[in-house]
Amino acid sequence: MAGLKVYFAGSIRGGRADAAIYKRIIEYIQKTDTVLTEHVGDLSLSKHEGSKPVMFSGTDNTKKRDVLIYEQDTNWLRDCDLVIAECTTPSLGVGYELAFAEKLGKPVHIFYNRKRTALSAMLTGDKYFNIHPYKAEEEIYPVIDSILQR
Ligand code: 6IA
Repeated sequence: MAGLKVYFAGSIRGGRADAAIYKRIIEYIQKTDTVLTEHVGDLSLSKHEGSKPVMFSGTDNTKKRDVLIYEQDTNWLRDCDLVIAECTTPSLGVGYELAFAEKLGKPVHIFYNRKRTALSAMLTGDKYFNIHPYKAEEEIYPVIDSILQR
């Protein structure tokens, strides 16, 4: 574990169309810093896998599993130094995390592809957030360098 603790947020049940971008951003951050939420870039994780019932001791514990996910993620949000989110694919969970991070006073950086998405006014209208629209993925990485003060 080195450097800053980064909470990376990206869509899971909202859809995995941008999972490969999440993975590249996570790996780029990991060159110098720690990503608490590496699983968001796991290419084998489908939006359905995240909601499939799981069997613990013979009962469907989907809800219990989700409670554990919520507790783990909100603990990581409390523990992190900053939040970086990729918001091109809309996700209720990511929107929730962004508001939660704002309440905690964590710096929040939001990236989205402006050719593909009109970001919610609840994000673009909130002056707290640092919003970074991009047209091509390669524009993301120098901004991350500056966020991480490399
Ligand atoms: O509403 P969404 O599922 O799109 O929300 C995505 C966001 O919520 C991500 O930024 C994650 O931090 C968090 N999140 C949602 N689902 C999970 C999850 N699912 N595990 C950890 N964080 C999650 C379980 C996957 C597991 C089967 C490996």
